[in-house]
Amino acid sequence: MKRNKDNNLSRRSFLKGSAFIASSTAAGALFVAGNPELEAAPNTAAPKKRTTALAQCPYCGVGCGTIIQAENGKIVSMRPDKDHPTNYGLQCIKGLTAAEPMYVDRMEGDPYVRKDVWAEWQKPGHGDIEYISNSKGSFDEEHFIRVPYHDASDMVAHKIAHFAKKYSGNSISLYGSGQLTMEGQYLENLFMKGVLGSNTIEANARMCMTSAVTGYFATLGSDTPPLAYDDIEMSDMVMHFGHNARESHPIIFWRIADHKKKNDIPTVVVDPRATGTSKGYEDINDKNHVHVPILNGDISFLNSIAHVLLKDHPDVIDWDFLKKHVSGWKEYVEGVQSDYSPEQVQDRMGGVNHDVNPKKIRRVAQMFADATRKRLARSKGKQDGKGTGGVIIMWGIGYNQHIHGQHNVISIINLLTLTGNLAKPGCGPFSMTGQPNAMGERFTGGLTGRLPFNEGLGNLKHRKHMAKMWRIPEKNLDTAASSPNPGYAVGMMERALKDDLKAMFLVYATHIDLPDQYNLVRPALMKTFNVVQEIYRHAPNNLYADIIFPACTWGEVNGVYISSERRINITEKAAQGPQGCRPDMDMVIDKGKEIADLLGMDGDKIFPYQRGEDGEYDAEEVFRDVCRASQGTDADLTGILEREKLDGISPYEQLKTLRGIQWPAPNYDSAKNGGTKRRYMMQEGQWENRPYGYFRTKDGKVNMKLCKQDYSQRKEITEKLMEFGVKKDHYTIDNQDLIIKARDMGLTPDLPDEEFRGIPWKEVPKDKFPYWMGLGVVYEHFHTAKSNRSPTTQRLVPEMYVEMHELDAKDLGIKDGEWVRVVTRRGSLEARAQIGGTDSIVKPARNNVPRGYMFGPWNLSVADSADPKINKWLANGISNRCWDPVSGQVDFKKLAARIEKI
Ligand SMILES: Nc1nc2c(c(=O)[nH]1)N[C@H]1C(S)=C(S)[C@@H](COP(=O)(O)OP(=O)(O)OC[C@H]3O[C@@H](n4cnc5c(=O)[nH]c(N)nc54)[C@H](O)[C@@H]3O)O[C@H]1N2
Ligand SMILES: Nc1nc2c(c(=O)[nH]1)N[C@H]1C(S)=C(S)[C@@H](COP(=O)(O)OP(=O)(O)OC[C@H]3O[C@@H](n4cnc5c(=O)[nH]c(N)nc54)[C@H](O)[C@@H]3O)O[C@H]1N2
Ligand code: SF4
Ligand SMILES: [Mo]
Repeated sequence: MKRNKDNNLSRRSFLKGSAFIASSTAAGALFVAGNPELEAAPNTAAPKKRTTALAQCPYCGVGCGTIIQAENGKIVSMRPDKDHPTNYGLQCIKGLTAAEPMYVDRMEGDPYVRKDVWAEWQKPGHGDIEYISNSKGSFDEEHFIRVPYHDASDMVAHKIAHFAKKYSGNSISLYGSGQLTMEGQYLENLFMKGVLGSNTIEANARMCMTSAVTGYFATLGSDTPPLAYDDIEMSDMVMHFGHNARESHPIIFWRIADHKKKNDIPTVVVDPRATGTSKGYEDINDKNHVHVPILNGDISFLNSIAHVLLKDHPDVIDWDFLKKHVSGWKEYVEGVQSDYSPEQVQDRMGGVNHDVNPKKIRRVAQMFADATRKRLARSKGKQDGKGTGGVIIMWGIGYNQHIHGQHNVISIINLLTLTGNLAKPGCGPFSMTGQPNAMGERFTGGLTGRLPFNEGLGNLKHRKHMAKMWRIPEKNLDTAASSPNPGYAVGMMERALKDDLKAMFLVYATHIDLPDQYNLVRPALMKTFNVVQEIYRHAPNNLYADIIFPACTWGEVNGVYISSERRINITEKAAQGPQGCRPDMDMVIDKGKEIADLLGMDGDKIFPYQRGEDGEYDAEEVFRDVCRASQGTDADLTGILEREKLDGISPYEQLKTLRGIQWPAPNYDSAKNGGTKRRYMMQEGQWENRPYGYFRTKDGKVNMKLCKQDYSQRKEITEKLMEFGVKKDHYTIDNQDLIIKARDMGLTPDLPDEEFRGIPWKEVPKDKFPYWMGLGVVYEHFHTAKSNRSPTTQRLVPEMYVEMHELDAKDLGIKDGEWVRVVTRRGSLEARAQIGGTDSIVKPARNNVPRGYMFGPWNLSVADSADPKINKWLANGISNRCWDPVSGQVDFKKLAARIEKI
């Protein structure tokens, strides 16, 4: 059956090299040309029709409220929303300039299909239906033909249905995104698991948040950050682990810094680099700020703090809480007491970049104890005995991204639980989400083994419930549940290399953000039939696409995003997308319907959504569907529907006027009051009749688990980890025992040849990699696509750089501003040397790395050009693919590298 519902099909439209491409073809070009479309937009002479729309910022997981301003149907600028409780009228440079990349290098018109793929499909009987293109690796115009949407979509549907029937649903994969609207994410999961019966659905959240997710599950029984941003201002101390908040979550950094300034709270930054975050707190008050420069030793450090508290500050141990609400605490207490004294930790972990000296550990423990005492003092005389305040531990992706990322997270929750800094306002664990809607991806279960609303695919009862709500046969979810996807995102790529995957959908996420590009990801993408939804003509995904569907983006679609504090924010459509572009959500529905039909189901029944006047599906209808399906779960949103029924206010209107609702919102009152601010403080009683301290684990208690670190076999184990990406036909999914062992001992994926430090770069043997190299984010850029196309942010930080300690640079014979090659066992990249931190002439000169450690931003990976013939800055050309055996997260921050002068 061929579906042909709307036909406003455009003619072939050809987007010639844009300002972005023209300006950046030469590697290292410092000059960024203007944006002609943008400059044309605010023409004061033209009659203006100005409209505004309310949205969550499209960038980081802070989720600032922003007002999109459009003129004559085009998005022209952003205004911070002064009424939004997250940012109160402030935004950072990225949010403020979010209009700039809207129309640069955009695709429009019909989908692009590889010429050879289309030619094969045109043959009698559609030729070889499994045919994939052999012109991959290039996005040159000559390889593509423009084909009307419905014809292109029809071809995709037939090929995918064929693969599903002949091989299995699980031979089809989807790599999705924490930047897509929640409605789109929900339907993608429905499509993959419900229609295809595939368990191979992964997302960029796998590189970002899953250690937090699996850490929360293991301890609290639910992927629920228990706090709200308002807890910041109630806290007596804030610690950051692997979190450069000043660059990555600026508004949250500003809120904490403001609180420090006003109330003089102590702060601790645990990070190998002396980051701008750490320096910012130091500038406010260096007497109560501590920087702990740890590389990989976080678990030992946290266990050691617990050791010191038990010994020297027993008054802050919450024995009552432990006895009533916690299991596993006895083993934890015994373990940290016997093996984690500051001296034992120093002996085991000491050395370069593991500066966990006993004095510093005791100082931080003292600060921690004092802050906890403040909360205890406030609890005196209180009826429920629970004061507010205490310690918040925030962590970022430098903490999740470890092969022991889940153990890292558990170790934070252990320490907070031991001291009762949990389940009270003003204290607790706070994972800062990376992407604007990574929380949506988690909420809708768009990952291997997950279903929506914090439930596992293994849960038969919930499978039955979701099958009913998704209007699909139960057996499809049973099939998905029994389908293996070992190794998550990395495993997905390894399976492609082993011919175990036939097709891949890439939606709003780029392959270049996955590790080991040259030995893993790019060879894998050569082997699968790839369906790409994209907005930019020169996006790296297009290099490997068999077919490209031009998409509408943020500001051009309706939907919701969920921020780090569980706040569901509206993101309204402010302008129509370019001609021929379609919302990602609509494309899920279209392909879902057609493929469901081809597989013998009723597509119209599964996706009963109607198109509105603009020819697009109504996202709010999907949102209502999500709320209905959430009934009775940990993430119940049915209060929003109750309120619609009683007060006649639509769900999106509720989200708009309240400036977001924090999930869950299980009943009318809760929805009306903006949802659930905090968890585990009797809020569960609202809809489940649960007492204080009820956690969603099997025994209803916090499950503590001692996580360990042991470097005694570090060299021999790490040597084996370093074979991935180097040894041929060697896969992580076949070596899980090794990875589990590395996780249990708290190791790194690489280990530098430290004995080759201190000599000029030319004298370092070619097979030696003496330095640590890490890859993270820089303030001015958000990921690798939009801000790279924004003239303002591109001008501020235009080129790839590598932060280097001045003494290491001197040893190597490299001067500030010189171009170097960073080489690992798996590949290399080029970057400008930024030496001596804030003293460097190379922008942005913000952080100081310790000796032996170097750092560069992955944000500028394709800012020179996405074209492989030109591209020299590709960060993941050098990374190691090893992943945490539970969370699937990869460590991008502990690579062994050699530096060469260019
Ligand atoms: N400007 C900007 N902001 C962003 C983004 C962006 O692209 N640009 N992206 C968003 C996304 S998706 C994410 S995930 C976040 C990421 O933002 P952050 O969470 O701040 O992550 P990173 O910069 O990746 O790493 C944070 C820090 O971890 C440190 N680190 C490295 N190894 C270790 C270690 O072993 N232990 C400890 N304790 N620290 C270590 C690094 O030195 C680094 O300073 O930012 C979000 N916000
Ligand atoms: N080396 C290294 N690698 C990392 C990390 C690291 O620290 N170091 N961090 C990891 C982390 S934390 C994350 S979150 C990931 C991020 O990885 P991604 O989220 O995959 O990165 P982006 O660069 O945002 O890629 C988004 C893609 O979607 C396209 N796009 C933009 N808007 C739209 C739209 O509306 N619709 C569609 N269909 N497409 C659109 C963009 O052009 C771009 O190709 O990277 C990970 N990779
Ligand atoms: S990037 Fe993050 S901090 Fe900056 S404006 Fe957007 S949401 Fe706010
Ligand atoms: Mo992220």
